[in-house]
Amino acid sequence: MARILVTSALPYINGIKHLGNLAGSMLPADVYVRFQRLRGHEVLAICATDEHGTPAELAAAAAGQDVAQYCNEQHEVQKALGERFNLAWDHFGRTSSDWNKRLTQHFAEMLEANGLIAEVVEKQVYSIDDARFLPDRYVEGTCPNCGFEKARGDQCDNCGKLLDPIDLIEPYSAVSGSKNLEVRDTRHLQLRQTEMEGRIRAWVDAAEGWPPLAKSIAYKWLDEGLRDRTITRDLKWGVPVTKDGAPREGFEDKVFYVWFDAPIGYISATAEWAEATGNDWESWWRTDKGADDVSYVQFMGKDNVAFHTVSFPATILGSQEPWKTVDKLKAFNWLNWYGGKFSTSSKRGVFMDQALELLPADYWRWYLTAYAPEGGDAQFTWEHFQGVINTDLANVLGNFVNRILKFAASRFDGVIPEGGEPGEHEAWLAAEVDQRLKAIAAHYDAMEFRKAGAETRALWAAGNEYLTRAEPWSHFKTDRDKAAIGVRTGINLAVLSAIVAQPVIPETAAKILHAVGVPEGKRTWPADAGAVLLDALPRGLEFTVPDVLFAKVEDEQIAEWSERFGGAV
Ligand code: B3M
Ligand code: ZN
Repeated sequence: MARILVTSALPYINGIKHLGNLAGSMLPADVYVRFQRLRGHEVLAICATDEHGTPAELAAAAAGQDVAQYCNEQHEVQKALGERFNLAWDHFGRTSSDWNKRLTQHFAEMLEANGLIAEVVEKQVYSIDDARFLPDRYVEGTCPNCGFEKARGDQCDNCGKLLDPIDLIEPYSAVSGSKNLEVRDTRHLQLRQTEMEGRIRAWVDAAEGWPPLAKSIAYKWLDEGLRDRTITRDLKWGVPVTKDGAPREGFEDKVFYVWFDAPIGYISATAEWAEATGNDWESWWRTDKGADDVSYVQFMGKDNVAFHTVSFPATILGSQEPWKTVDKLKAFNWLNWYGGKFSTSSKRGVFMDQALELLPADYWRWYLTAYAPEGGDAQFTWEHFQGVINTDLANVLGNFVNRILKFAASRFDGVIPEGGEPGEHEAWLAAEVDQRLKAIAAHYDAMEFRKAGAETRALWAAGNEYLTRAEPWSHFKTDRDKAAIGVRTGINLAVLSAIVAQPVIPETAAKILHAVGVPEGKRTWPADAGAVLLDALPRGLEFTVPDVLFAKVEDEQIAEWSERFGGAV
């Protein structure tokens, strides 16, 4: 059995995440984790809130709260929402933890010891009215790349380009709106990525498990040529800058840049987990302590790829310590909202808490996974969502499971019937299902969620097709054995349908498996589909019929939700 470490990009602490955030890293990471666990692998799933930097400070200020207090509260909010969406992390940590502080300072000191840190004087935007420097998101203005008028100092939300605040056209303070800005000198630490270009390129060249999107973004950065990167900021909230374990002179009012400490959060959250559970974190992260047999898989949106394929590796490789680096990196495109983007700052789209007010988690989990923004950007519309739920979940899966269980309950007294021998319909089904099952597993292994979703739907559809062929209801009066084999196979197929559905719709799958009495230990990924079809459930076993598994989404609901959340840009 393999040991697999899975991390999702760490959601910023600045408010509840929207469905685009969920679809682009946390949810597919969870689906992958659940699949690999079903296959019997040892999986460690780690996530955390990303609590430093200007997003945290600005959001706290907007909420009128002290930033530490704000982070405490928002961490709990995000953690609880993750649980309600059934995101099965082993640990959901925080980058503001002591572990992350210690490890961040450790990495910086190792980089310095290896000659990769330079102290430099930099030009930064200073706000005279606010009496402070305005790093990153503290300054907004027009994007020099695409002309978008509300670009943030660190990155343009419209074209995705990473920016330097001093490049913005017509900049203004995000704190006060003041345009009374000037550029002042300030001392900072730079990570000398230019020194590391060769090593990073060699490492990317050697990477085998990265789907094309991740690799092409990494090469784009490398081909443009790496730049030395400032890893400190003029801010109060964050990891303090140290030298030899003591506050670094001249850096008392500065902290590390959020993108320097955040990925280190993957390691520190693992350490927090280990400390809380009596496990060993180094066997997951240190290749000299057993992590060389770990397969490390990362999930993220495409705007995070550069940080994970260039910047974070620069930190890790530059330390010259034997840390584990990523093996497979899965990146997602955007899920768009009516021609624009979901947006936290302008509250556009549906957010995780709101989604659960409308429908249970499984409805969203299915839609967002089976129609993930994978090959290109995807478009959320209420009509598309309605069509998918009503077809895939209500008509295909729900209808099949209820149809067979209801019939069996009324005609065979709620027990799995004896009698009958498998014939041509069962042989057709076994071949069909065997092929689908293999395809689903292969797609999950390749982290192709849309394809896995399509095959899963096809397997469910084979259930309805089988019932149409076997017609146990028409044989019931004339040939009870023939009806019995149809019913037995049908119910076993419902079991199989639920087993393969577990990664995506765990609550509904558990409902089905519970109704037909499949014990926890027998819900693992089947090695042999044919055997499951014939013998998943013992003859004579009692079962119950679950309530309607999926309610159809009605036109009135769609009208109401479109009205509530807006549609047009
Ligand atoms: N918080 C950005 C984002 O949510 C950032 C990811 C950090 S991963 C270490 O898009
Ligand atoms: Zn732009």
